[in-house]
Amino acid sequence: MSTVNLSVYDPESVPDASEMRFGIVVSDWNREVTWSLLEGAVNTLEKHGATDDNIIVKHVPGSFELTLGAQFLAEYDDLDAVICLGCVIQGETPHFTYICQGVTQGITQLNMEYNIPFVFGVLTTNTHQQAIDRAGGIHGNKGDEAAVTAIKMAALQRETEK
Ligand code: DLZ
Repeated sequence: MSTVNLSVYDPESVPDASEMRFGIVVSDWNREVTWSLLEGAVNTLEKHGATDDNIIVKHVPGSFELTLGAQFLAEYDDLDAVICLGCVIQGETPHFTYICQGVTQGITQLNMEYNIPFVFGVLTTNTHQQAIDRAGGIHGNKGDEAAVTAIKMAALQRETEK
């Protein structure tokens, strides 16, 4: 793949987030990657007006736990969106597939059950280098993308609320 930054976006297209409240649940498995995703997500939320007080961060052991961590956050506080950050790297066994299926289905289900967005900010890569490249490396930072999605979806939820 050529050196494309996948996280480039038009800042003008992002609504003001100063009145929004966000939860972030981050997996500590592959933390050298996921903590960079976290940094990107927080910086991007703040760039668009979110305040430190309105960004609640919680850690879980691995990506499989993101679903339940996100549900705890949604129950715990009045949030406009929850961002789920993780990194699953292909190993020698089918474990990768099961974790990816579990977290994908889990987050999808949360989106259906709650009236707020749960954003899928999970890297699923074949190699460690591919993950590094997408966590503040040559292909951008998936944490930034997740934050932009959270703001846009929270704004859409407010717009369409009766
Ligand atoms: C067990 C495991 C493995 C092998 N690989 C990863 C990974 O690449 N990324 C990740 O986020 N978590 C991994 N885990 C941990 C699982 O997500 C989970 O924490 C454990 O299976 C306990 O439920």
